[in-house]
Amino acid sequence: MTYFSVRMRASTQGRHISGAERIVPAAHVSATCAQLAQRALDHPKGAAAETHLTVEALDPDAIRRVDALAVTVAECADPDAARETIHALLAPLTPHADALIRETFNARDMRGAMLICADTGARREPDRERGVRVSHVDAVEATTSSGKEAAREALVLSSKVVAHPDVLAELCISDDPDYTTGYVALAGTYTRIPNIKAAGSPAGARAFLLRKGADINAVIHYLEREPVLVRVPSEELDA
Ligand code: WAQ
Ligand code: MG
Repeated sequence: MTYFSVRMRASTQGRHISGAERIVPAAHVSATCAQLAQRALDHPKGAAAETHLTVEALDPDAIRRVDALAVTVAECADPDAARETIHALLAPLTPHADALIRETFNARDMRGAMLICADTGARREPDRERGVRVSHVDAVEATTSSGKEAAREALVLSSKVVAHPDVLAELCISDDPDYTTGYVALAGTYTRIPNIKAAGSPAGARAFLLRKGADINAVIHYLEREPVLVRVPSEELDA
């Protein structure tokens, strides 16, 4: 079967509003474009003034399949408890966990993610304002939207991200002011973190923690260009 990468990015006067990455069969391309165009108009950050859609045929032999991470929830009553939980998860991987957490909470309106070296704590993405945008990823046999869309898309994205051997972990905070559940992905597990920020907070970003000696260009090529379909068990995130 021929698959297509369908990508959407939307902005208002240069400010990133929304983006989405899908991989769908030909028969779903037009409906997917319509859905993503509408999403850019309905975004909680405001209706996007400018939306770009890109449709690109993929080489079927290049598509890799990986299993979704296992999902767990760390009950956190408030953002302070959430920070402690994040720190406990990341500290075994890097002495720079605090800096990573601080930078992720301070970033605004990036289209992509920060790349942070576990060994030095240094930022490694070529464009700090934009970050590195993960693309060419979707669930195997992705269906149309369900109520849990944000969480499901995040699970799919992070399953691609941490499947790369040079990516040790991911920290994510939604930029939707009222979406207050974030996550940490590492070692085969996606840990949901409720109350990661206060409702109404404009914080929102992603950081990928890279192994010492990682080939940065190869990691970026994988994240941006190499197509991955993620096998998501149907009951995942429905609980
Ligand atoms: N690649 C890299 N970074 C991205 C991408 C991408 N494809 N999409 C978003 N980001 C970055 C960017 O900096 C955004 O500002 C930030 O992440 C947040 O993006 O289990 O909705 O789309 O319930 O707001 C978490 C779900 C949802 C947790 C996260 O992120 C759960 C979410 P958003
Ligand atoms: Mg968002």
